Amino acid sequence: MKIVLFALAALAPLASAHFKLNYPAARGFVEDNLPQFPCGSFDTPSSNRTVWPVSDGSISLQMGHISANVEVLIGFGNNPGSAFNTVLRKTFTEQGLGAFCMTSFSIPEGVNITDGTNATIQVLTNGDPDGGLYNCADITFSTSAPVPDAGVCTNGTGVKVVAATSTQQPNETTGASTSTSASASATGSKSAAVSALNAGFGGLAMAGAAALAIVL
Ligand SMILES: [Cu+2]
Repeated sequence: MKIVLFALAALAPLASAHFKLNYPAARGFVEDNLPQFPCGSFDTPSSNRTVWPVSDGSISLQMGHISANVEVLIGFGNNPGSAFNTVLRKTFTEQGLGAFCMTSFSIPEGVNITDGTNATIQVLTNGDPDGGLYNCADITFSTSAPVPDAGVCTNGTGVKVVAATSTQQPNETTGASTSTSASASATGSKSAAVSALNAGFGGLAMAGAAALAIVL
């Protein structure tokens, strides 16, 4: 029985390794709640906003999957709710574990940003093996935003960006959707993705226990 418990414990880090939004500061972080749209269970804006540049902004993540599809969205205003309707960076694939720094963010043409405009950034990745995971950060735009300290936005060894393997958003699992409404599709496909994720891990753990039980 000891061996079975050890095997299950070994699987646990795999299931819980997701991603973390470090800069700008996330509203909060509860790893098990990351699948909860739109902000990983943190539904209300933080009172402590990061002052973020109007141009050439950066976003720092900590990556817990060997590979992840990543998309960055933004909702404008003091409390966008779930209306993350503007794409800041379209879906791409990141590879490697650890620190991951995204740079050169600029606001899309036609969006009117001034000093003091509030907004919320939503970072969306896929799960294990797929399904949406969400982290949000509340910001205030400023043309005089400080450059983040050295070491805040870095890349771990072997961390790299490759072209997206799919045109789907990270939380979509099936179909060839070309939806431009991130929030709508995110809501619709999330629960199916999460149950697929849970089924996958449950199955894996049971298979492992069964195999060991036969050995014992
Ligand atoms: Cu994970």
